[in-house]
Amino acid sequence: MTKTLRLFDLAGAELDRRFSPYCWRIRLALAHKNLPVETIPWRFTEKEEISPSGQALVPVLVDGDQWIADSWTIANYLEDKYPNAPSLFGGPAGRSLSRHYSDIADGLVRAMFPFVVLDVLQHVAEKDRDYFRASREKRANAKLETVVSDRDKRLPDFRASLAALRFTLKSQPFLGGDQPLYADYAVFGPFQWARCVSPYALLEKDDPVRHWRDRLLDCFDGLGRQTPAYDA
Ligand SMILES: N[C@@H](CCC(=O)N[C@@H](CS)C(=O)NCC(=O)O)C(=O)O
Repeated sequence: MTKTLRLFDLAGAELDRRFSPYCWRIRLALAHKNLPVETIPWRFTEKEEISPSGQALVPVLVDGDQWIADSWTIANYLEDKYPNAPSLFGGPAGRSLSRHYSDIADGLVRAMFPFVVLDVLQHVAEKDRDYFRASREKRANAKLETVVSDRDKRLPDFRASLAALRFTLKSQPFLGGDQPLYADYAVFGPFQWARCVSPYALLEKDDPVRHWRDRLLDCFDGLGRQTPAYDA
């Protein structure tokens, strides 16, 4: 019998609002590999609880006595440790390509940040609010209210930046082809993050990217829908 893995998973004020773009990659990767997981709701300021991982960010996966941090490192760990479960990458070349998609997904987090960061603040746990505001205002070098203030003006450029993704997803259901792979889960993460915290419509209703996101929400018995979210 497979032992249950544990995953420290970022939670908002409501324990079931799981909104980390990086944790969602791993939630879906674990489901892809049919690995049962116990998710542990974690707040930004609970650094002590993940200190055995040697760093301060989630996701953190605990597999027996091993603590593994960083989504890309965890994805590789799962692929190598559980080789008989369905592959996340579709082979060695797929692993290298997935690395690129993981980096693209990180770029999407940065691109969406100035649209949703104030909405994130509305959803973080009370005890995290001061930390979240201070750390993100330092990162942005501006008040969060200022960061988002011109988002309507920037929206067309953001949508245009998704052209390559949109074009691909017009002709195939997933980045992985007929079935999703890690590349899908990585790129899905930022869209799920936005969906979990923000009523702001980053995607138009008829955008192929939105249809792809919704297909991923349906995967694994609707795993991605098991969190409060907006229909944005
Ligand atoms: N490169 C890391 C990034 C992880 C990351 O930034 N996680 C955020 C949550 S979305 C976090 O733990 N932030 C804690 C903090 O800001 O103190 C990965 O891919 O796992």
